[in-house]
Amino acid sequence: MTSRLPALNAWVDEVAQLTQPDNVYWCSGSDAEYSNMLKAMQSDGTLTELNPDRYPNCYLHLSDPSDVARVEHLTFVCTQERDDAGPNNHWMAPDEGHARVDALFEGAMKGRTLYVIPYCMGPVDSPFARCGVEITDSPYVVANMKLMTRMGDAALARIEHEGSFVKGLHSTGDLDPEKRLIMHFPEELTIKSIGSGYGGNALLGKKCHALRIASYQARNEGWLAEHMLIVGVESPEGETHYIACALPSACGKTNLAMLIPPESLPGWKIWTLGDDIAWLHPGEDGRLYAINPESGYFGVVPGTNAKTNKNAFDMITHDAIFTNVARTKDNEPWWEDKKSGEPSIDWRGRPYDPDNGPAAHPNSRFTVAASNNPVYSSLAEAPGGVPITAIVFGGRRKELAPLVYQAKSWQHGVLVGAGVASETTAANVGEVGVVRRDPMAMKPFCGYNFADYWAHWLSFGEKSDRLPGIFHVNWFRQDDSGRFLWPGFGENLRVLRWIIDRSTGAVGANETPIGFLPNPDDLDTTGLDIEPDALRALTSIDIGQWQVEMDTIGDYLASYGDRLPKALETELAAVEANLKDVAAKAS
Ligand code: OXD
Ligand code: MN
Repeated sequence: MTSRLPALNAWVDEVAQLTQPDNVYWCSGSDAEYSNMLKAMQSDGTLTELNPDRYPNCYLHLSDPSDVARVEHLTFVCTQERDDAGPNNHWMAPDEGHARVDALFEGAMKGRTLYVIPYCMGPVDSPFARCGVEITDSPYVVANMKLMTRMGDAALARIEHEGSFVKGLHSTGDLDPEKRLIMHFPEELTIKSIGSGYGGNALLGKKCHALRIASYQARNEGWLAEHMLIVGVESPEGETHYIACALPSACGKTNLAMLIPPESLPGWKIWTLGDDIAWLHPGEDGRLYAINPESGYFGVVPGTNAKTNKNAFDMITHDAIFTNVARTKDNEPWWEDKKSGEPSIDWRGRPYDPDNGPAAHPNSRFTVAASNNPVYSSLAEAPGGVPITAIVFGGRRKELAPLVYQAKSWQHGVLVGAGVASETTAANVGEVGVVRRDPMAMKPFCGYNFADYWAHWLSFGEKSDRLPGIFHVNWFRQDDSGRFLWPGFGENLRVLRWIIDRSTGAVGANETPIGFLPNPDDLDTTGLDIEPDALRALTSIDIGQWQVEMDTIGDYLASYGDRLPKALETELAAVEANLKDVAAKAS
């Protein structure tokens, strides 16, 4: 097969010449094709069927042990000008980038099939959707792309009609970490990734296209591509507000997106639109409208149980691909904190031995279609998206950051987002638990200079006075003995309610230099077992610690040099002056 688009056929030919596959296969996206991919992987031993009675249509893939997470140190943004990629990205000149990566692609698909995957990020009939074509030699990628994106014939028809698409070339190569590169060429709308089969490195529609390339497209076209879940919160009166929330990788976005309201808050309902990525477009009414470009989830497995996230726990009992979990002796998937069963074989295929570490890899994942989710919102398919009431930033911070606070304005909210910091997690190769700046939870994903990105964010405030309020949350505050102060999970609905009430003007707040905090009584704590001291700690700030934090944020922002928008410096100076005033009054 070929397409009706000469540019696409020519690119497939050019790639086939370089990589020399045995066959070329154009994906249609059919269910039969999906099962053929699963069969092919079962025959070559890269996929195992799990217990078909307890986990129907569920499969397990074990990665090469060196290939279990994103690799930020091997991820590059290749722009003509180094400063356009910014200090937030690893940079290589495009010519050098192509030369380095093409050398690795030479003959890489010998003995393999080259799969052509046309895909559409966003509902196929949405003006906000953007298309791409991924070429890969991995049936695992084809199967995962089927669950995660709208791929195949319908996407190809749109691509042929539009005549343009993002080019994504992927090969697992020989999985040698020394020959692994994840390259982005935003000016050419091109991605080249070799040497890894891991989700964020290999499912190119996700981080590479829908965040790095799309963030670049979004700046040129006047919208935002963000690392945000989208959730609908329906009140007992039937009113639904949509919230977009940016949290760093492996900080609970999937759990928040499909939260189960606690029994003590009857009548509340949650609807999931997306769990990882939001594309936000200004509407004619001045509000922001969000679509989720994906149509499936690639979620972290460990910690998922009937208590933390029953929706997710149920959703992954059928039609799922598991990657790097352990197995029980009955061939059921197993992971830490599953709260049932015992591991028998670990994620590396060895008999389980606690001396070898966790049975499931801490970044083990499930892939499922969004339709598996019992609370999937039908509006996730709406071409025009949903109006956003509030934008929420957050990080994983043991100390300092209160449970929730609201920025004083859009411009101040951009500073709050730019100042986000979080402890690192297993979603990226490297040390875990180290606090690092992760502005807007986009540190690994912004495809251009953060200074220009913040200027782009600020520009929305100049065009509309109907933008969502901006908030910051921290579910991860601990006391001196390392105990979490806030129960999290379903109880986070109490915080979402305060956010909605602030956005509609229904509740007051305690104004502090860093923003508006809830008065302890403003949070509905009916049925919640929390000590008054913990609630007080969660809803107050330490002025001295925040002075140090603002200094650190100031130093970080200054590292962006002259390109840093002046408005951000002004916002920072205002917060610093307020902190100083309060400190002076207290002394
Ligand atoms: C993810 C990530 O997989 O952020 O979503 O790493
Ligand atoms: Mn993510």
